[in-house]
Amino acid sequence: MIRKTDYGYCAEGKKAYLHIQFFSDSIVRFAYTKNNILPESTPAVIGQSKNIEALVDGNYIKTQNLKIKIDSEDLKVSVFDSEDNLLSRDLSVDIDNIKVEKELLWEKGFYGLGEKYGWINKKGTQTENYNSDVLGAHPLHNPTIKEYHTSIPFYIGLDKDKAYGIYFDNSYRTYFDFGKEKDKVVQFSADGGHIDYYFIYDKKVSEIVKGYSEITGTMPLPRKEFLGFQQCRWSYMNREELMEIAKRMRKENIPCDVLYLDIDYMENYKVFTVDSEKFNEFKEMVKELKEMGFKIVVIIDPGVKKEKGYYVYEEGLKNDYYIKDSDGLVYVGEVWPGAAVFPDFLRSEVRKWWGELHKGLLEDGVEGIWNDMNEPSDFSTESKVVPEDIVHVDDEGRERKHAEIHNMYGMLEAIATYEGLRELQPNKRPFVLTRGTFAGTQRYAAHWTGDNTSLWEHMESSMPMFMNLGLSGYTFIGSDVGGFAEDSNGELLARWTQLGAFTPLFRNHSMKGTINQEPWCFGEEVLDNTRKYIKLRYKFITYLYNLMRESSKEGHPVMRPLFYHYQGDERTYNINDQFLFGENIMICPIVRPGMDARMVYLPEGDWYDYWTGEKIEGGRYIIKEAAIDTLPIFIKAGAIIPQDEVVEYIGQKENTKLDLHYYVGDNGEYTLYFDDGRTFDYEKGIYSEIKLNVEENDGKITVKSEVLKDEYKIPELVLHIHGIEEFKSIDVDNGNTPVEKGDVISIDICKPEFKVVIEK
Ligand code: MIG
Repeated sequence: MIRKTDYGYCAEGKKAYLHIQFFSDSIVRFAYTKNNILPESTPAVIGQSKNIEALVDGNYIKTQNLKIKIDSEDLKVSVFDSEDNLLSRDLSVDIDNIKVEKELLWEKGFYGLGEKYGWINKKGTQTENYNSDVLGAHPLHNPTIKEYHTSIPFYIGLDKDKAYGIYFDNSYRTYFDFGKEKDKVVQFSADGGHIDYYFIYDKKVSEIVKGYSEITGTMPLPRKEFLGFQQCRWSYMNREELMEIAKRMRKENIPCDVLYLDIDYMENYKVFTVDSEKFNEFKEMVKELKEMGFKIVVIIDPGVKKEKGYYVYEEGLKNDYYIKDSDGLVYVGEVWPGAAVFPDFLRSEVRKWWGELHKGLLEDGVEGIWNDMNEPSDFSTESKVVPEDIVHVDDEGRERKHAEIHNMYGMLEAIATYEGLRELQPNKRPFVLTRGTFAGTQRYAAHWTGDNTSLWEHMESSMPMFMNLGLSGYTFIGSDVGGFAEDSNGELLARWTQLGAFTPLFRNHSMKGTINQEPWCFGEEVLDNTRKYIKLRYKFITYLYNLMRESSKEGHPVMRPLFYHYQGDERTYNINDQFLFGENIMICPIVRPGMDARMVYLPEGDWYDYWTGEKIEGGRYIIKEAAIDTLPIFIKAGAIIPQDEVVEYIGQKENTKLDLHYYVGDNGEYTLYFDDGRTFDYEKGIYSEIKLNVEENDGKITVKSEVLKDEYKIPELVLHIHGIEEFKSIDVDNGNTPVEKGDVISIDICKPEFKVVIEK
């Protein structure tokens, strides 16, 4: 009853068909339909199914890594690994109600689902996906709210020696339950569309995330400058105010790369206009800021003001580009400009038009676009988003209800923006920041977690949110540092800046009507503390950029839960307030007022305190003192960590020298990547890569290096060696030199120079 088809396999049950496609030996798609046609995927999916040699044997279909049993009547599936261990078993498949129930078997934790408040482990909870303007609809973000700005219908089931991911490729409102309603039952369902999901199996959770990225894509390598500190506010109201902020940053010696213009830069909130009274000689201002090292990002909302004579509105109307109500009339909602219409980003023609509208802003020197309100938010409805019965029209001319498109609307706008910028500036990596996202949006835009509040609780809950976003394929993420709504305060800002310094998107942002919260707003001590951590961020730019490179290739997030690398340690499954920043750095922020110490869980192995250099044995909890100017940071023994010279903005100086720090321990392996940080030349192979191996054995250090690629200039490298009691000698690419502490040795490894410093 399982037959081969041109796309894969098909099983015919009593009432339905189950279409099966393999994306690897461990990734399989299960799609159910009532007819004999493979359903269409959402735009989230870019992976291609592969012609895997599967063996059909009665009710079984086997690959190298999976054995799948299909119930011939109701098409329930059970999945086993190659050793016959049960990985997943359906209890019911309800095609009419688009609902699957699976047995909760061995999973100790459930993770993923993008941006959700609450603890990291979702076992025992329920949630839903429906993109929402959260603060528009609720007084405050909190864990009882299920709908956030993001819909990523992907979750991971975890145990020590196995894990799987399920990506439910459905853009309607979706529901997930991890053993809450019924003990021992995991359920997922949708309001429309098909049961169409991908099962991704591996022993290692990191491989699940990689597998998910093979289906939905990875983040493109971002412009390095956007890894710098970013300052925003709703709003810097005019040219004078913005220039003040810029000058003050430099005066106070606070590194900063990006400044934002929120909605008030526009003329009456009309997108693609600039208020020339408040921002006179806009282009010249942007140029002046650029000379000071600042990149300007402006906000663009999807709501287009309904106003006769306004060129954007008129063009869209003339070309029939807006979504309509069920009577076929252009839908008019309400957002910042008052009555507003919404582009139908589902159509490529509309996306192209929208992309081209950015031309003027780019000509003015604007360097990035911030897409807000794209759930899409609508003040005129009770739900605060556009109603479900609104109609879109796709490229084939088919009408599609907003209920289906809603969760993807923000992503479709981000595609329009990203592709528009690429088209207009083909050899410059676009920077797009979006609030509304769907699975796969990582391919186009960075994401911030919307309108948090200046509360310690919100800083704390940003961490599990980041880790779950990371597990859901999202790497370029951050939240409003200092908190958006309500007044921030000095201590909160200081601590939040410490955390923000280790989030890929590092942006301080606050709401209209609240007190200002730029680093200098709370006195000298807070200024010193925030400056210290913004500067620290700039020391880690190369390290972070290397992680971004890794993520762009393999999907591994920058911010990782501890179990990403310590899956065998169950204690890590519920750690919410510590995270790994790449494999070898652990960040343990202070998230309570008045605290000057905290408990830290050090996973097995040796760790170094970043500040004191002290070596600490892991596999246990420790208490770490952390006065207001201290963020606890631990480095894994064996790590090689680059540290940059601190600059006012990225690219201010040419990097001629790079310090590398080796913390003695095993696995001293690191691959350094260099390119121009701005263009797509790296896609043509214009980059360099050096692989370093450093080992220590009884006082003897061995350094090995391999230049994997040498097409972009490599700075002078200086390797500092930490944490060794007694030095005897050093072996570099097979030459042996006796050394003592304090020695500096030059080694001929790569151009222009490689030096080793034995730290005292
Ligand atoms: O209705 O543009 O999340 O970052 O400052 C609020 C004004 C609209 C919401 C965004 C926030 C931004 C604000 N926007």
